[in-house]
Amino acid sequence: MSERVFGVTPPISTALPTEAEKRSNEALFRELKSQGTFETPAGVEKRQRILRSLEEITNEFVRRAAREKEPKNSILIRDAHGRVFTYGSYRLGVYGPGTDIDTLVVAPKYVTVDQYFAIFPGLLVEMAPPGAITDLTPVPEAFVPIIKFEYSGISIDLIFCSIQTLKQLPTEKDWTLQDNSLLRGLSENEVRSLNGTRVTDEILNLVPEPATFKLALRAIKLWAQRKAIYANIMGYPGGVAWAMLVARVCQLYPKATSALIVNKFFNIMFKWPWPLPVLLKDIEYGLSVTRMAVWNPKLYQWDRNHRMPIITPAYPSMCATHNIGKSSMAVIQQELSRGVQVTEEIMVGRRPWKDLFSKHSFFTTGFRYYLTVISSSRTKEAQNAWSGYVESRVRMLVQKLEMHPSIGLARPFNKGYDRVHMCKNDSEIEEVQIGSLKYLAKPTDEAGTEDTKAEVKPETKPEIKTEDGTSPPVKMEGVEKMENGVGVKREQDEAPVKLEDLPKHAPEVKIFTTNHYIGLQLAEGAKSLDLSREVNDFKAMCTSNEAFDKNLNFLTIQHVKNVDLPDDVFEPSEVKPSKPIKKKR
Ligand code: 3AT
Ligand code: MN
Ligand code: MN
Repeated sequence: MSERVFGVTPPISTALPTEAEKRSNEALFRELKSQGTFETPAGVEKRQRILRSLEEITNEFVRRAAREKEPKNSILIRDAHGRVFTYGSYRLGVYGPGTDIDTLVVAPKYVTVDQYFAIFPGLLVEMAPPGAITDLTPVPEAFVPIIKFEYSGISIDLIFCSIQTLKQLPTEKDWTLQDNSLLRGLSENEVRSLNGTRVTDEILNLVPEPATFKLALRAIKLWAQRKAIYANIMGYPGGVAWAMLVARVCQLYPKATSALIVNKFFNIMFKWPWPLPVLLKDIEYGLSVTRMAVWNPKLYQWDRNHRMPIITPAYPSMCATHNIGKSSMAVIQQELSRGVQVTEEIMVGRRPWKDLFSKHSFFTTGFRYYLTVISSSRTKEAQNAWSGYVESRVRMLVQKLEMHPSIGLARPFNKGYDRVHMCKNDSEIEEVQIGSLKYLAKPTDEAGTEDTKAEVKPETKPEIKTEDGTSPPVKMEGVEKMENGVGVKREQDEAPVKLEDLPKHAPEVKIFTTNHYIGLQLAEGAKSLDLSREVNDFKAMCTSNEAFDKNLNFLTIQHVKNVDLPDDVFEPSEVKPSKPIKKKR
C-alpha cells in the first residue's frame, strides 16, 4: 500500500492521534469558537449569496465587454461569460465575522482592465440590491489594480485578470487556474493577480487533510495577531506565509490532529535552520510561460538576503517573506520559543489553550522608548492615500534604525492608530501635526475615531512593571520629543494665534492622523542616541515621493517614553506604565 507523500521530504511521523490528543483538539476547537474566530452560519450563507451575485455581475460585465469589442459577433456575445475565484482567508476557509472576501474576476482575452474599471463599478451598483454597495473605491493605479467596496456590510477586494490564451472561458464547474499555460502573455501584475488564487489552491492541494490544516491555521493566525507579529507590510509574515508554514507542518505529520500540528508548528519552526527555505513542493524552474523571475538564491543576490524565506508553491514561485528584517525575525523567534513552552504544557493538560492566545505586551512592558511616525492630512481621502504610503515605508525606517550601533532591536507595531482631531486654528493644527492629542474629536464628532486599525480585544491581565532601574535614562537626539502624548513644539515655530485674534465661532477643521509605533531596545552600554540622520533621511524619502502634497499632508517622527504613551493604545484591563514615585528622603 502506498500513500501519497506530501512535501519535499517524507513525513516525520504518520502516527494516528492518541485519545489525549483528540481531547486536546476538541479543547482547541472550543477555545477558537469562544474567541469568536468563526463566522456565523448566517454570515457564511450571506457570503455565498454575495459571491453568486458577483458571478452574475461578472457574466454581464463580460457580455458588455464582448459587445463593445465585436458588436456584430452575436455568438461571441451570447456565450460570453466570466469566472469568479476567491483567494486569501476566505479561500483558505479560515475567515471570521469581520474579514473581507478576496475575489478575482477572470475574463476572456479581449476584456481589458480599462473596461473593468469603466464598466464593473456601475454594474455593481446597478445589479446588486439597492443600497447594498457602499464605500465603492476603484484603485486602478495600484500595484495590483483593485476595486474595493462593501457588499451588504462585507468588505470585498475585487481584482481582475483576462486570460490571453482563451477567447471563451470553460464552463465546467471544476475548472481551476492551476494550468501554468494560463499565464502566457500576462504582465507581471496580471500574473500576481492570478497567483493569489493559484497559491491558495495549491496550498490546499498540498496538505494531507485540509480540515486539520484549517483549524491549525486558525489557531496560528489568532496567536500571531495577538502577539502583533502578523502583517506583511510591517515586516512580519502575512496570512499566506503563516498558511504555508502550517501547511508544511501538516505535510510532516499527515495523520496528526490540529492541536498536535500547532504544537509541532512551534517546535519545528523555532528550530528551523533559516535561511533554509520552507517549501511545500519543489520549485519549478525553466518554464517559459512568463518572464517573471522565480525565487532562486543561487542566481539572485537579492534572494540570498531573505532571512526567513517561505516560498509560494504556484509557478512562478516567490518569497512571501522578503520583508522580514533583523528585528522582526528576532521577535518572531522569541514568540516561537514561548509558543514551544506554552503548547508543550497545553498538550500534557497543564495549561488551557487560552494561554497561547494571550496578548502581546508591546505597549505595557515591552519597551521604555518608542519612536512614533505620525502622518497627517487635512482630509480623510488625502490621509488614506498618504498614511498608506507612509505605512509601506515604515519598514525602511526600521531597517535604518537596525543598523544604528546604539540600537539592539527596533520593533514596529503591526498596526497603525488612526485618530481624528478638531482644530480651531493653525496653531492647533500644528500641535496636532507634531503629535498633540489635546484636540481629539469625540466619537460623536464623526466617523474616523472608531476605525483605529488596531484590534481591540480585552485580554489577560498584564504584569505591572515600571522602570526596570538597571539602565540609566538615555538621552535621545535628533528626534522630537513627546511628553504626555504632546509633541514639544520646536523653537522656530511661530507664536500661537491668540484667542482674541480669532473670529467668533471659528469653524473647526478636522485633521486626520495615523501613528505607527516602533519599540526601541538599546544596544548594551548605549548612553545616548542620535537618530537625526535616520529620521531626516526617512522624512526626506517620504516627502520627496509623489504621494506627498505639502498643502495637504504632514509627516513627523517623535520619540515617546513608555510613561508618555497615549491612553488609547491601552485596553481597559491593561496598566499603563507610570512614572516611578520618587521617595522623599
Ligand atoms: P484576512 O482574513 O483578510 O485578514 P487574508 O490572508 O485574507 O487575511 P488579505 O485580505 O489582507 O489577507 O490579503 C489577501 C491576499 O491578498 C494576501 C496577498 O496574496 C494579497 N495581498 C494583500 N495585500 C497585498 C499587498 N499590499 N500587496 C500584494 N499582495 C497583497
Ligand atoms: Mn482577506
Ligand atoms: Mn483583502
